[in-house]
Amino acid sequence: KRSTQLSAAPVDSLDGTLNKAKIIEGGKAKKKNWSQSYVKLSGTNLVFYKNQMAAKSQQNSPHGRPEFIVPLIGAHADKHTKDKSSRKNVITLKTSQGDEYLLHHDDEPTILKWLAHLEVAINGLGTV
Ligand code: I3S
Repeated sequence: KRSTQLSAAPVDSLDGTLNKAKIIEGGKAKKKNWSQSYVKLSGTNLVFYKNQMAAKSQQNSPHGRPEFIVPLIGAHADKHTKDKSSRKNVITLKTSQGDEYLLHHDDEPTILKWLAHLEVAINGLGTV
């Protein structure tokens, strides 16, 4: 008999290189400063690393060496960023702590994939 168990990866897991800029911190506007990170969507967190090497799990640090972690509980992601950046293919991520990040990738399908996965992760967090 064939097994009915699905072996697909969780729909909200995703990783890759993105450009990021934190534009609001605790409700206060910040000078925009784009830089590249290796980013990993991991359960209820979006984890930023300097590069892919830093994301390798090690003894005593199963999540590698993150630069910083953005909790997704109560966050909002969307693609209305025309007033926030002249770049194409940018999405915005607002956290419940009043921080706001821009995420950018040269490739449109890639950034739309990030948006879709972030929305699934955010909405799957049981906002009851
Ligand atoms: O929102 P802004 O100020 O037009 O964002 C631009 C600046 O961050 C700029 O840096 P300087 O202020 O040091 O020139 C960056 O080089 C640009 O990339 C920023 O605009 P975009 O449209 O790329 O987000």
